[in-house]
Amino acid sequence: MSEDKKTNWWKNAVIYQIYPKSFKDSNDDGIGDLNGIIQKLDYLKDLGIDAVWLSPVFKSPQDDNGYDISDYQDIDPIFGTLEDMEHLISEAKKRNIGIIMDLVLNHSSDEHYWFKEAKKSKDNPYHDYYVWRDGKEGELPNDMKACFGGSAWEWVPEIKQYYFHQFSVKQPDLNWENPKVREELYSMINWWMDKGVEGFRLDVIDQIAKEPDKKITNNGPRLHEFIRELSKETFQRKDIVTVGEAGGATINTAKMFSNPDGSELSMVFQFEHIVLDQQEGKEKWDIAPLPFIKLKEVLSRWQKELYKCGWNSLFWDNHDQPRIVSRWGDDKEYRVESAKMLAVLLHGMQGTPYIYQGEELGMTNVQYHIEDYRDIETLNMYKERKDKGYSEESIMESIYKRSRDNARTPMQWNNSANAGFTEGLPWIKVNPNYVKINAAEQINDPDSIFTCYKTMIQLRKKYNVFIDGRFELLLPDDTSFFAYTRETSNEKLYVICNFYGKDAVCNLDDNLEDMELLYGNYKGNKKTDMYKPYEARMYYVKK
Ligand code: TEU
Ligand code: CA
Repeated sequence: MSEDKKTNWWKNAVIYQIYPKSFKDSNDDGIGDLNGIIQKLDYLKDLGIDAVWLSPVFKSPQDDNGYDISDYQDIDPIFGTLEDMEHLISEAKKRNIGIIMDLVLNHSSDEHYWFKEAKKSKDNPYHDYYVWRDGKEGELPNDMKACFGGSAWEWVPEIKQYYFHQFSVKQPDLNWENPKVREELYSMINWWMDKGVEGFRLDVIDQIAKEPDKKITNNGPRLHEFIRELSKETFQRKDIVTVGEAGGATINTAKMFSNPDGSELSMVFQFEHIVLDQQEGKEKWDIAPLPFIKLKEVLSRWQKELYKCGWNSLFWDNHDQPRIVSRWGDDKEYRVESAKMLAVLLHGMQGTPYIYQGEELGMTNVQYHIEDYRDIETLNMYKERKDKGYSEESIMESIYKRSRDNARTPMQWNNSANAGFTEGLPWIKVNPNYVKINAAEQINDPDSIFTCYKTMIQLRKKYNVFIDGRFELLLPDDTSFFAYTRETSNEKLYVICNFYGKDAVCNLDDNLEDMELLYGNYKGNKKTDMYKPYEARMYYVKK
């Protein structure tokens, strides 16, 4: 980070997520890699981000694209070597960009040395690194299900036991009850910290303290005890950023996770807003319209409740989510306007914003034939629902809207073949709209989505109200506008977004006429109450 790095630098930071497989291929084998990322550091510098979160690049059989790690202290050859990683860290540092690695501590790959040993016999020293239950073949310990379909228990005939896996069969859960496991993980983390890594994203961290006999996955009784120990033994040695993925986080647990005393993590990813458009109690594939009033209520509750007693992460997209412009914007007629509106809406809030690769270009969802999908979750669901008798049409409709591959198509750099991502055969098809939607088109265009993101980052650095201002929701029941203020003792910011594709009148009591228009996604429209489709404005006043 910057030379005069001060504590909690991450409160002022904007973080960019890279999905390495799909970012930039440097050797034309069709797979993005570390050298490809190095080639694009200047692009990221130009955007203005402070740190890059890399989805996992550790050695892995790639059953779940690297979230199945077989060696935590080596780089997968598809991405490069350990030396390339060190090179990336130092090249990024030269540009004041920190590297954040993605730690998968809940489970390893079944091809990890620990697991290969563990399944040899019950008295192998590594056996207790994983979660085992006695049983008989065909008589499962209980009916728990894995996130990617099927039972959470897998039979190992050689030792007549089942092992527990919350994700795929190739992702056996690590046993955090075993202090040796914890020590191994801490020393591995310290090793990476000594290499100059500036932070970590912690995959499904709220699932590490599972208790399968009680069917507990998230938020197990020992969770915060484990996290405090982890933090003390590793992260607290340096001023790094940590963000835990916590699908089961509530406001109260988030206050613990992101306690300003630094005893746990910097912040968590919570998912309350991002699951609003699915049918209650059903799967992510069972889609429902977005309840807009509820979205405002949820986001503003997180803003208000964590004020001064925690810290929010701000995100619309990541490698598990469909593209936000296709999801809650309009990826056709108003793609540019709606992508900018969503950027303004998010970046005006309090917290650390995350930009997922391609979001800054307004990249969209895709619609492929089933053979062109690669994601294990998507492919398992396709089979499962086919067997259950769902129609092909309804399954594909869910995939178009929700598949994780929507986010994983190659980054669209320019309009040459394969979007400039590779000169080989890409591991997953490129979105055909790259001819129109690509970085080269946007970086020098003052009206592009890219420039809007760049401006948001600059504004956050210029005005302290973006970092410290207290959040207040305006017009909570209005069905067109998402509007709010941020306020400190000497500054006030208004963020007013027309969330839909029709003209609307904004009836605010406050008079904004004399305020400075910091940003607007339409030209020359500042003095009116009339908002065009997806129009977004930021007004600012010094008190
Ligand atoms: O995701 C956690 C998780 O809960 C996912 O199952 C999520 O609900 C799903 O992807 C939504 O479609 C993390 C990683 O982000 C994901 O990529 C991994 O597959 C998963 O953990 C297992 O490591
Ligand atoms: Ca490559």
